[in-house]
Amino acid sequence: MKKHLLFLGAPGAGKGTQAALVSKANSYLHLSTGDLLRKEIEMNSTLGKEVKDIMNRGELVSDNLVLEIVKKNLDQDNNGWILDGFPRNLSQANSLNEVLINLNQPLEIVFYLDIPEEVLIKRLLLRGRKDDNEETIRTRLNIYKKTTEPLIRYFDDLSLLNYIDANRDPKTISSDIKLKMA
Ligand code: B4P
Repeated sequence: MKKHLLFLGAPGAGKGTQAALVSKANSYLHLSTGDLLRKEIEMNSTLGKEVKDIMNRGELVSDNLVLEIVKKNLDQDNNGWILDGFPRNLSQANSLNEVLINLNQPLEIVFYLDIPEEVLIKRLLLRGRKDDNEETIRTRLNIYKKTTEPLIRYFDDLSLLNYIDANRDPKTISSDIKLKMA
């Protein structure tokens, strides 16, 4: 059974939804950089104040800030972990590689949640989070295409990529992921 997982996909592809299911079923650490950053905003911490406007515009938070959060959390004892929403660009992917070499916990599988753009937009508008309005969604999708999509090739070249059709109901997707983790 794979213990070190990563979920990759456009905003709204369902990374958070699927990562939460796998985490619950296996008691793995669920490390969502988006959730961790939103918590900082809720607490009104110095970091939260720094990232609030950036996130509300749908832009990416600086690599250094995100990397600090990831390192702090991956260091904890765990049965396994799931990275959700990190890395989001090649620089973050290289930093992750160094962190994992130091921890001696290599990444075992990457699930790429693939979904048509019109479905994403509908899902995000329905969710209605603060950064789920049409303008911000457009910014997030443009950034995703430019900076995050190249990671599909990056992980495919490392023979870690597993394609998941994310335009199905959450339970079916989850069963598919479970089979591929075995
Ligand atoms: P994230 O929190 O990562 O959020 P996301 O990509 O928008 O959503 P996700 O793919 O997890 O979709 P979800 O399961 O919720 O990012 C938010 C912001 O944080 C970024 O814009 C950026 O500013 C910042 N950030 C985060 N990580 C960063 C990093 N590494 N570097 C820099 N900045 C970073 O699903 C979406 C909706 O669809 C939900 O309502 C869900 O219920 C629904 N849904 C899910 N699966 C479904 C299914 N199968 N069928 C129907 N509906 C489904």
